[in-house]
Amino acid sequence: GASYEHILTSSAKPGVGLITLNRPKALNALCSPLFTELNDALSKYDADKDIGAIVITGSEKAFAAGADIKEMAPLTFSSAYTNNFIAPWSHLANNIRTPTIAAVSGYALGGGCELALMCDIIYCSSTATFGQPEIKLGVIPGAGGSQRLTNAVGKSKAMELILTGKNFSGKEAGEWGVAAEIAGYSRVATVAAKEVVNKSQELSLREGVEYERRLFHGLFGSQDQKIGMTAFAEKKKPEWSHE
Ligand code: CO8
Repeated sequence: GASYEHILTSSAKPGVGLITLNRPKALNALCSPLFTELNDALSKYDADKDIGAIVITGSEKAFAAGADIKEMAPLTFSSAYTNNFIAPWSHLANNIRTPTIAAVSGYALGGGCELALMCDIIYCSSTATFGQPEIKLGVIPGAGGSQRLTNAVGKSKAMELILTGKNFSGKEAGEWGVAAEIAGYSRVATVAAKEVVNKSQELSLREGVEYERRLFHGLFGSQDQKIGMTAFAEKKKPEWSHE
């Protein structure tokens, strides 16, 4: 892949873009230059028609131990506010249309936990340790943790985790097969599926169901709808055109 300083990129399996956070001396702490590289790599994979799923991972010890505390320590309110500190992190959640998977081992703390939560799916090893420890640093989550963790685990549990800063373990999983499986389906359908599931977080049930129906109608304009349904009727495996 392209040469970056703080991340590695490779296409591990056909159709799967793998991004490995690679700042081992700081347990993959998410400094601004790392995020610039991450956003660049995400945009490139998202624009690549051969990539059907993107996996973000770290090392065995740390997915990411948070935003870079040493970089943040001298920040002032006015510079954080004026420069909209942390805002570029939203690129993954707001603009990337390809399905994304966080593969987490070791620490996923603070911004690391928030980065995982921005992905569509989180898979973790038995050592995965999540937490929003910002309260211990005299601040609060700043990259969506208070919203996405609450959506993921419910208000009561999220309140407890954010107010105490205590770590929690990830479920045992590590099923890497999912990325390749997603990548094996029609890109038109996976992009649409991601879009409608995300709409459930913002629209009322009625609006969401209508939105889903419209996109569903739209898929009858794709070649892959014909390919998928004809293959079923002919008892064959579909060969997706991604059109
Ligand atoms: N930032 C900068 N450096 C870090 C970070 C970090 N988040 N985490 C670890 N490092 C560095 C350490 O300073 C150390 O560097 P050095 O060798 O130069 O001393 C190196 O990585 C190794 O770390 P440790 O020696 O501490 O390793 P341990 O195995 O003993 O401990 C821990 C691992 C428990 C993960 C520990 O490193 C730790 O507690 N790290 C901080 C975790 C944390 O608090 N994360 C949340 C950060 S805040 C955040 O993410 C907020 C996001 C949005 C904020 C918006 C604000 C406006």
